[in-house]
Order: sequence, then C-alpha cells, then structure tokens
Amino acid sequence: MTTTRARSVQHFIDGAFEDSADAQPIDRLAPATDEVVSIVQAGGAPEVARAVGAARAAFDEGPWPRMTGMERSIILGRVAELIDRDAAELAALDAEETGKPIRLAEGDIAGAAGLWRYAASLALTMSGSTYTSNGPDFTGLVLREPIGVVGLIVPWNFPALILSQKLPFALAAGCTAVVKPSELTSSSAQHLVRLAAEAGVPRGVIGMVVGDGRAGQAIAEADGIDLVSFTGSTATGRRVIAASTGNIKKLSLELGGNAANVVFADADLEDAAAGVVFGVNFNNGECCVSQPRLLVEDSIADDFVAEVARQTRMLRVGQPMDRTTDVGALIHAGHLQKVTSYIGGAADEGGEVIVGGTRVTDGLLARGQFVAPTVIDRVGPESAAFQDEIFGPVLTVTRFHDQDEAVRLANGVQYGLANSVWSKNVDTVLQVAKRLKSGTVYANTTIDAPPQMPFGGYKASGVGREMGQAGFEEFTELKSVNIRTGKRAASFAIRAGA
Ligand code: TXE
Repeated sequence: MTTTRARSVQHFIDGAFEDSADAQPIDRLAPATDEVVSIVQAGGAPEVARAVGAARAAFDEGPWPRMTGMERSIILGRVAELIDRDAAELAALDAEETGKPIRLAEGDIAGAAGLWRYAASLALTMSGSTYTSNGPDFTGLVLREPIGVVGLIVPWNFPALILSQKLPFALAAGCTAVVKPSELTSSSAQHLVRLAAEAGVPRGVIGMVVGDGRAGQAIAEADGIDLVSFTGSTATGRRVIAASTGNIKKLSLELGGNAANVVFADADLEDAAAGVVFGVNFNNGECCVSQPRLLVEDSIADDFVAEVARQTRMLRVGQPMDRTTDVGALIHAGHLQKVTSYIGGAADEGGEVIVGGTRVTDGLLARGQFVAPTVIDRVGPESAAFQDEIFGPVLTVTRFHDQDEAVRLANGVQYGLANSVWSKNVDTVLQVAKRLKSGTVYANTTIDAPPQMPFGGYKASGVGREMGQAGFEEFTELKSVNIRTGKRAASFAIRAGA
C-alpha cells in the first residue's frame, strides 16, 4: 500500500541530488506496517561511474585532501553538531525503515554523532614515523597518506551508525567517498549527506548512489575506487572480494557474526542473565555482534535458564515508535520467514522452545513482521540454529562441563566477530578471552562499541578493522621515503642489511 507521505530518496552526484535516468525506483515498505514509506532510486554502473568520476576529481584536484587536518577536523565536528540538531528526525527515519524501537534508533544517532567527533580528532593526529637507524647519511620517513577514492557499502541494521563507522574516518584521512546505503534503509543516509554538505564538505567529496546489489556490485568493480569498506553478509562479502580483483582494491569487510555468551557458575548470575537477554534481543537480534548462543556451565544451567526465560517473557514486542517497545519489527517478510524457519528446525532436532517461537499477530502487529523473543533450550552444536547467523531475537541454550568444552563450543562456528565471558574469577576471564577466536571479547558485559576500540572479525567474519586508530589507518597508505644527505658512495655498493 502506497501512502502520500512516501519519501523520495535520490542519488547525490557531484554536489546535486538526482534520479536515475531510466531504472524503475524501489518501493520500501515499513516493516511494522507494510506501507510504502520511501521510493528509492535504483542506481547501477552508470551512476556509480559518474559518482566515482566526481570523487576522483575531488581527490586528485580538489581542496579536501590538501586541507590541513585542523581544517578537516573543524568540518567533521560541524557535521556532528548538525547530527545532534537533527537527531530526532534521523532517529525517526531509521526506526521507521528498520522497524527497530525508537529508543534504540536514538542511541544509534547519538553514537553516530560521537563517531564523527572522534574521527574529527583523528584528522588532527594523522602521522607517520621517522627512522634514524638507516645509517648516518640517511633519514627514513614513513609518510601516511589518504588511500584515495573509497567505496562504502552499508547494510540495513544500523543505517546511520554503520555509515558513520566508515565515512567520517575516510574523510578524516583526506579520502573522497562513494556511499551506497542499503536499498531498505536509505533515508537517513540521504539526510547525512545533506548535513555534510551543509557543514562545508566540498562538492564531489561525498557521492551517494542508492539502489540494490547492482549499485554495490558496480562499486566493488569500479577501477576508479581504491578501497571498498563493506558491511553485510558473508555471502555478499565473497561477491565483493570476487568483484574487486580488477584493480586489486584494498578491502575492509565486516561480515556476519554468531556470538556466544559463555556463563560460568561463578559469575554474578543476576547480571549475566540480564546481559544474555539484552545481548540477543538488542536491535531485534539484527545485529552483527548479537549473542544468540548461550553456553552455560551445567551445574547452574537449570536455574540460570529459568531466570533468562523469565526476563525474556517480560520483553514487550511493539510498534517501533512506541517508547515502551523492547523488540520491534524484523526488516522484511522474507527475513521473518528465515528466522521462524530456524526456530522450527531447532525444534525438529530436539530443541525445547521454552519461550516464544512464533510470529506475533496481536492487533495492528498483524500487519508487520514481528516475532516473539524466543528461547530454545538443549540445542546441540551441530544444529543449524547454533551454526548459522539467525539475525533475530532467538536464543539457543547449550550446556558445558568445563572451560575447554566452553571454548570449543564458542569457537565451533565459522564466525569470529564477538563473544562474551561471564565469571568473577579473573583467571577464567583472561584465559577464556585469550582463547576465543573473535575480534571482540566482552567480559562481564555485553554489546558495546566505544569509537576508540578497533572493531572487526576473525575467520568468516571478515578482514580489516573499523573505528579506533586501526580503523582510521585502513583508509591510508604508507609511503617510505629514504633520504640521503651528503655524497653517495660508489655506484654498486650495497650497504649491509639493505
Ligand atoms: O545482506 P547483504 P542482506 C547478514 C544477516 C542477514 C543476511 C542477509 O544474517 O540476515 O546478512 O542480509 C549490498 N555487491 N547481515 O541480504 O546482501 C546491499 O545492497 C556489493 C549481517 O540484506 O550483505 C546492502 O547495501 N554490494 C550484517 C549491503 O550489500 C551488494 C548486516 C548488505 O546487504 C551486493 C546485514 C553485491 N553483489 C546483513 N549485493 C552485519 N555484519 O551486521 C548486495 N549488496
């Protein structure tokens, strides 16, 4: 059903918003109501080529890479202030298009502003190093330079936030960018691009091509792009790798996850139970660091699972704009179908569904893609519900006897993005944290992402890091400049060790 208030979402190329020349736009249905809320232009190779051309010219000839870090920092800081100014509008856009609760969308926007502020500070400190150990007549400079034009492909689960994990860091380094938001959630990206222009980011520095995988594919293939930073599924990440080989692009890939919450008997169990319930239901479970696998020491398992089940029953499934909602609508009908089929599959394999397990269809919720927060006890490690990224509010419970078994279970999936360990014994916490194969380990806490901590995955969860100093440096190249002073020695003399 189309409503009269459906927004138009356009490409932003060389400083101007525009439609595609001929492709049919994409209707975006709000997942909570099934009404069309956005009409999104469907870009492809022609739009990407033009946006890349403008970004290339802005990089090769424009002012942005030539500004001082201070000048770039001031502009990025101004974007953060504009995000604060428009926070309510940005949060409403993301809540409507993702189906997530408005309180969480507000948290995303505050986090996005924080990322622009943090990146503004990095613009000031971009630096290389100097070697005085190359010999008396040599000084070795390692220069850090912006990598060039970057392609930023963003998913739907944290539209403004994940864009802000990439774009301000690239800009801080002096890069220019072509952005592609998800076709499901492009409106906040359109607003952010406007704010960047208002803050003074020069024309051509940021281009945006909206549309589906065809636009993403064209970015991954484009010879004029030097690096692609992609967040999305592991399957699409593999396509990005294959498409990127023409000009040997640098890639930074943040792919799927399937985190475990490892709870030992000596944990603060009240705290741990609240953390487990939050960790799997946060953002409707549609979160790459979501924690859908509870691994619990068998001596406390029955009582602990009962407490987790009790707290899960208290969660309120509801409309995204209702401030009392804990769990909103899933992203689209196909995804709801995928999530419920994992629940059915686990039950068929002997898992005990002790909370939820079904779609929620009370009253107006019947129009949207709502599923009850679910707990499935006694799920084996071979089950698809244990192995795959379900991406919904679905917790599986598996018991362990000792630390070795806990670590083996936690690491026994293809992903390695994040895990949590709960214990009051510092030996256990550190031993387990070191043995877990994931880019992030939370100890006695759950999902959080301070901008200064690097974030990324082991194994099939990806390559490269976002945020932190390491995330900033992804957008740079190093150049070694070895400077000789004084007269050069004989022509073919090679210094020892060179
Ligand atoms: O992701 P895609 P989908 C996982 C999660 C989810 C599953 C599928 O398990 O259920 O992936 O989601 C663009 N070349 N995550 O299909 O396809 C696409 O337009 C280049 C985890 O929505 O990976 C969008 O902008 N780009 C994840 C972006 O890729 C392409 C977040 C992500 O979409 C492309 C999202 C192509 N060939 C899903 N095809 C996380 N790590 O948080 C599509 N795209």
